[in-house]
Amino acid sequence: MQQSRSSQLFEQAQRVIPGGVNSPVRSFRAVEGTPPFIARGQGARVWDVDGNEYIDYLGSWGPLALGHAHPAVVEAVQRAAADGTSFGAPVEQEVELAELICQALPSVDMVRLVNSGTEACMSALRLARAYTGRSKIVKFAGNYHGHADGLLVQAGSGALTHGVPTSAGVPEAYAAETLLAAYNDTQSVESLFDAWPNDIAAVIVEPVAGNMGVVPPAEGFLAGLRRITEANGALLIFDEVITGFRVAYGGAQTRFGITPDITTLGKIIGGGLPVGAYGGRGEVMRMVAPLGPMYQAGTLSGNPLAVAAGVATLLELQRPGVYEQLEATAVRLTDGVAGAFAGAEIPATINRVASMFTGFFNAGPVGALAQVEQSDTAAYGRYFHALLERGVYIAPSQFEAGFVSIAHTDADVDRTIAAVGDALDAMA
Ligand code: HOZ
Repeated sequence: MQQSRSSQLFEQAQRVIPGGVNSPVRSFRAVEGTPPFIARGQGARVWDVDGNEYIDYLGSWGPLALGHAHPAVVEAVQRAAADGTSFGAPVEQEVELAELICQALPSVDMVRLVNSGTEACMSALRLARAYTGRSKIVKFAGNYHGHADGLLVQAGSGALTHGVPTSAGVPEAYAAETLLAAYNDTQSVESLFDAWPNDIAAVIVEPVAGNMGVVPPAEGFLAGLRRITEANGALLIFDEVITGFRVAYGGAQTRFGITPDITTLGKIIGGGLPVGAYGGRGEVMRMVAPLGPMYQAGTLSGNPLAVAAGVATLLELQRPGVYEQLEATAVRLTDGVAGAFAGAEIPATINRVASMFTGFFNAGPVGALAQVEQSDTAAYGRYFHALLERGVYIAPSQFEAGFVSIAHTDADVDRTIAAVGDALDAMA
C-alpha cells in the first residue's frame, strides 16, 4: 500500500523536530498513530495533505470561534501584511485591540499585549509578585497555564497527557514557590493560606478548567477564591486564555460574575495568530515598565498582523446572536453525542460550558482531577481514531477541550452525531 503523504511528512519531521511536532499533544502519542498534516481549513472543515476532509472540533485548540479562514479575518491580515509585517514600534491597531479588551472585561482597565498565553501567564505571576512583594503562588493540579518554569508543576494539557505534569528542567527552588491546591476545593486553598499566611502573592486558576478536559467550576468555587485571596492580601488571577471571548464576550468573569485582579488572555484575541495579553485594574498595571518596576518586553508584541486578526475577530463576535448561536450548536452536539453513548450503553460524561466541551469515557460525575484521571484513555484513543476515519476531528487526548464555531451548521452537527453512533458501534 502506498504510504500517505502525512506519514511521509511525519517521518521526515521526526528527523528534525523532537517527536516530529512543535507542541507535544499533536504527536498523537496519547491516541497512537500518525497525525494528519493539515493543508487548509475553511469554515468548520479542515483538509489534510492527502485530501481527507474532516469536520473540525479542535478549532486550533480554541481561537477559531469564527471557523477557519473567516473572510473578515483573512482580509484584515492581508491588508496589514501589505503594509509591513513588524515594526517593533507602536501601531494604531494595537490600541484598538487593547480598547476592545478593556471594554469587554469588567476587571481590566489596562492591558499589555504579548505573543502567547504562556507569556501572558508568566508575566501575570511576575506582576503579582511585584505588586505584593511576596513570592509564592497557588495553582491547581490539572490546570495548565503554559510552559513557564514554576507553572509546569502538576500541570494539565500535554503535560498531563504525556505523564510529565512536573517537567524536568524546572529548578527545585522554582517549583518550591508553587503551592498546589485541588480544583473545585476551596478548603485546599484555605489550608495553604493557613500554612503560608504572608507569603502567597496570587492564586492562578482556569475559571473553567479546559486543560484536563472541561471541568466547570463548582457552585461557589470562584467566589470562594475571591473571598480567600481578598482576606489574605493576595491577588486572584483568572487564566482566561481559553475562556476569554469564548464562554461569553466578557469571558468567564462576566459569565460567573467574579472580578479577578489580573486576567490573562490568548487564543481568540489573536483570531488564529499568536497573541496573548495580561491586564487588570490600573493600580496593578501601573507596576509594569515603563510606568513601574516590573519589567516585561517583546519585539513582536502588538504585532500588526496579529492584532489586525484579533480586532477583526472581536468585531465579528460583537454581532448580535453570536454567543447564543455558539451555545445552541454546542448543546445540539453534546445532547446528540450523549444520546449516542447512552444508546450504545457506554458509560460517559459530557461536560460542557458554553461552546467548550469534553466527552469523558467515565460514568462520572467528572468535577475534579481525581475523577478526570479515572477516565478510560485507551477507549478514548479507539474512539478518536474511529471518528477520524469517519471524517470528524477531535482533540487527540482525553485531557483537552473541544470547541464549536459559528461556522458549524446543524447539518455538520447531525453528521457528527451519526458518525459518533457509527464509531461506537464499530468499537463494540
Ligand atoms: N496546550 C495546548 C492545548 N491545551 C496544545 C497546543 C498545541 O498543540 O497546539
